Amino acid sequence: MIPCLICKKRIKPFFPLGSMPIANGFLIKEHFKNEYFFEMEVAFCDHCNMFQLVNQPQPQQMFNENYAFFSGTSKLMGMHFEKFANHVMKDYLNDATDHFVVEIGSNDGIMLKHFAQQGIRHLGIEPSANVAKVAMEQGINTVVEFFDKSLAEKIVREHGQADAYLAANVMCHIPYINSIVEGIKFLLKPDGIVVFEDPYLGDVIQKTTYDQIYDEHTFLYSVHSIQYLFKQFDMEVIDVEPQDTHGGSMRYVISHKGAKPVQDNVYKQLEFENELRLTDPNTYEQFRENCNKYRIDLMALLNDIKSQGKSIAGYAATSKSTTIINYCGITTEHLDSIYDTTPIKQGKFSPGAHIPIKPYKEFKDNYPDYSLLFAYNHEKEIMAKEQEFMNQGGKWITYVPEIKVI
Ligand code: JHZ
Ligand code: SAH
Ligand code: ZN
Repeated sequence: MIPCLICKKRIKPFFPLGSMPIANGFLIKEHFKNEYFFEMEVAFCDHCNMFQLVNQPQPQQMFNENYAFFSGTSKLMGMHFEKFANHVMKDYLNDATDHFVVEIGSNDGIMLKHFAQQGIRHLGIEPSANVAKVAMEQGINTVVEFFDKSLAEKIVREHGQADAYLAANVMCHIPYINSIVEGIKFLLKPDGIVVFEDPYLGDVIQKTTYDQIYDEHTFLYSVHSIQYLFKQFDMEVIDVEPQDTHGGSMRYVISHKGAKPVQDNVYKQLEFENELRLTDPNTYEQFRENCNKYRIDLMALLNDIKSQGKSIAGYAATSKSTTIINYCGITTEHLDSIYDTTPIKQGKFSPGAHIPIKPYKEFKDNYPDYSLLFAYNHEKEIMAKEQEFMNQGGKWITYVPEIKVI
């Protein structure tokens, strides 16, 4: 039994996924023998409803100058963040005053650049120096630091309070999230707004996307758990909006308590979560069983294809693939290589199973019989780009929401 990261109640891990490497720890051969592993397990707290990892590497082991995820690799995500920025500007920053916007986990500036282009005062907080550099080179104000309460105080001293605090796919990455929310409370103007989005627990449960569980994802949030988290600091969820990015995400809009009206969407989503039984510990026991079945079925399919002497390659070396590969037991016997667009991953090996990562441009010179799509969230973008693979008789294997050969 260990204390819940949010409410400190004793919680019990219910799902051990085994020994896991750093999800974005793509490595060279010389580093195989010193590769870092940790026992990955998750727990659900039936008091505050938070789904969480019970054990995790230190933030600096994951987010540093060699961080391998560059947000700008997906064109569709680029469009998504342009819309996100426009929505904030239009609906929350529409008066004439001098606004100040803070984004944490701003990465290569994929969202903040739209504020910069409009001449809006902004600050990105991004601890991974290599991705931050891409933003800074475009003139986006960025500090290479981890956001926390003391940084929030420093920002207020130097820039004043913020009109908007934004975050995408990072709030669920921070184990000391209570102190982050304390920092937000301090940073935000009395009528300021918090808008952030993260992979949604409801989608994970409905689609059995257990690959959203990996070292970086300390939490998988729901409206119930976010409501509890912010309520502790006298803040409230005033709106929520489901997103279809990253296999199903949720956008949360939050203000100081009583500052703005609470929209019906919040109550509707809470009701939906009750219907899904997201607050019932039994749901998670069932989830674990479903994951186990997915693993057995996926491995049966891959083994069957290999027994016919056919080749399989992975497509897109996502963070999520580290969980699929290491939890299911996929090895170089199954996948010859994984094709990917990210230069920093190419020429290296996948975490744990050490499958070679190759430039996606080489895919067409080496079409395999089957390609296992690790980036199902980018399915449309990838299928459009790789039409020729199918024209030549290639088949895709996907596993969300079910295991399928296309
Ligand atoms: P993608 C990361 O997850 C990590 P990942 C992080 N923890 C998170 O929460 C989300 O992002 C936001 C490749 N690719 O976006 C490039 C192609 O090869 O699903 C990248 O290596 N061809 C912060 O890693 C990988 O996919 C393509 O056409 O699971 C990105 O995977 C496209 C579009 C992508 O994120
Ligand atoms: N917002 C982008 C990037 C998500 S990747 C997108 O949605 O595509 C998550 C980013 O959060 C990484 O670049 C990582 O370095 C950063 N990060 C992790 N912990 C952080 C913290 N405490 N404060 C600010 N950024 C953090
Ligand atoms: Zn709790």
